[in-house]
Amino acid sequence: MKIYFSGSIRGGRQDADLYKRLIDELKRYGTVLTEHIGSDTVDDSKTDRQIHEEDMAWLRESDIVIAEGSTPSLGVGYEIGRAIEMRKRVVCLYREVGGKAVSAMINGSPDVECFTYSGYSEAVDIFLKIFSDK
Ligand code: 6K6
Repeated sequence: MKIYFSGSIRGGRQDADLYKRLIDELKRYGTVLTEHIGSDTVDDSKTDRQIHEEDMAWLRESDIVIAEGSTPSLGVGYEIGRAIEMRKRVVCLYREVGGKAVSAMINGSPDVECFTYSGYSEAVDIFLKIFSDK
């Protein structure tokens, strides 16, 4: 199982530690193609074009996309949209941070399985459910 984990980078890195823990948990279910999302440093050695090409290749290669949507991010929204076009299974987890709900275009999409959660331990239960579902 190849997992594409999507999380905010330029949208804000306040959840980077949580992304890392979620990625480590996801490794129980398969190979996470995008481990760098949980990195505590941002790699500035690649051009934006290189990042886009590399990420689109990983997205095509993936079996499932798990997006953490609590921090609004254009890149995460873009990846969700592209993954839907590629007919991937798309799951979006989000915490209602500061009373803000996730975009209606994500929560309202019939092609995205959305889950609200309060923190790491609830995410662990959601992963168990989604990977035993299909
Ligand atoms: C990030 C972490 C370590 O190094 C970096 C360099 N930048 C990026 N590397 C790989 N993917 C990226 C990078 N910047 C954005 N992305 C992709 O867009 C990721 O797959 C994220 O899921 C998403 C985040 O978009 P923004 O709009 O929050 O940056």
